[in-house]
Amino acid sequence: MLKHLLLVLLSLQLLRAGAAQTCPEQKEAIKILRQVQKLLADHESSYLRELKSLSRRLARLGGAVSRGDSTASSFPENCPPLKPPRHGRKLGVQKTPGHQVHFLCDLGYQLTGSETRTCLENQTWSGQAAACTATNASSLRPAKCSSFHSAQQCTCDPGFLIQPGALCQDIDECSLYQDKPGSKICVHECVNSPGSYRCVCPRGYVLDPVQNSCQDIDECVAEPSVCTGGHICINLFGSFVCVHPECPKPKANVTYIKTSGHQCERTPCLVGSGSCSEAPHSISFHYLAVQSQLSVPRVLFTMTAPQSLGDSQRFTITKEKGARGLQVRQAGRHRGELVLSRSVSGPAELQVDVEMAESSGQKLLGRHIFTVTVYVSQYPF
Ligand SMILES: [Ca+2]
Repeated sequence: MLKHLLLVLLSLQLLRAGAAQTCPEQKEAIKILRQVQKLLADHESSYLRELKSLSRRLARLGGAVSRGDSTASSFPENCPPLKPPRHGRKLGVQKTPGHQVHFLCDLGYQLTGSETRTCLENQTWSGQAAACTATNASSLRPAKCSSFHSAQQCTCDPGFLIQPGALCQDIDECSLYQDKPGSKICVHECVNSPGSYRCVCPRGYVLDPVQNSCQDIDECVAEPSVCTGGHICINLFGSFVCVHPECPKPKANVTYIKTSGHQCERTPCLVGSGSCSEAPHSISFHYLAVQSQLSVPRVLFTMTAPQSLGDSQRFTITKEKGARGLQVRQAGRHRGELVLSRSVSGPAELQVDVEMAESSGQKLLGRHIFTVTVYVSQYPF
């Protein structure tokens, strides 16, 4: 509204100035004023529509309340969520009646269906589902021909094949190579174009034109940070995650304090408190990003004691969540390794708690917990 008011003021200013100006400038000022009038009219009708919709919904809510209808709490009624089209984007998140969402397609794709859809009073969307289809640019063009001694010779530009009738047919490299196993020319998606083709990467990646591969974008280097409220940014392949490791809540006489963003230490135990001295000394949090379908076996993480007190350390998995394929193995007296033993298809999140028990002879000196979260990306790159 403020924007429109400013526009009106600006146009009035222009009109005032226009009074003393030349004819073309006056015409320009009148044109701007008309545009502003149209904007205001659009705004007014949209405002009235929303007001009417709100009043109808209030009336419905009033009726439902007086009937004692418990479903009235579902006010306001929303339209079902709409997904962005494949190879495109959706702008707008509101799903209440009167609101609109818009659809855009990536480069090389054309929108079919409705570009704009409005959430209607009956909680359905206006228009047709939006879809993005590859632009079918002209694949046939005339050949370059020359005559010599009444013999005609025709040639085509690179990327085209000569056809009868002095025509050049585009070679569809994507269907020729990309769709066949063992001859992929793009790591993700191939888009054919007249005389050539290009590789397209999914969101979260940028195309490396030299290698024709998709490189992950490190969102965590952005300023200001993409994570707020003291959360730590972890860059993943194709995305990122904001984490906030929490120490265990105080229980009986065991309390932990955070000694760094990724580490909790147990506070000293009271004399004679057996349960406290048996609790882990430290808990550290580790976040690993891996690609989908990694070749296995693969060492993901190595664990060593912060300061080795005892003769040996023993490593065991004490807790796991969706972590099939993660194993721990001893890699020396003071070292343990977390190994991925089974290839995992992403997107997936695996979590394990690995306990490291330090002992001297038969005596247990202390326990440390490594909480490891493995984020498996959607793609193998
Ligand atoms: Ca990333």
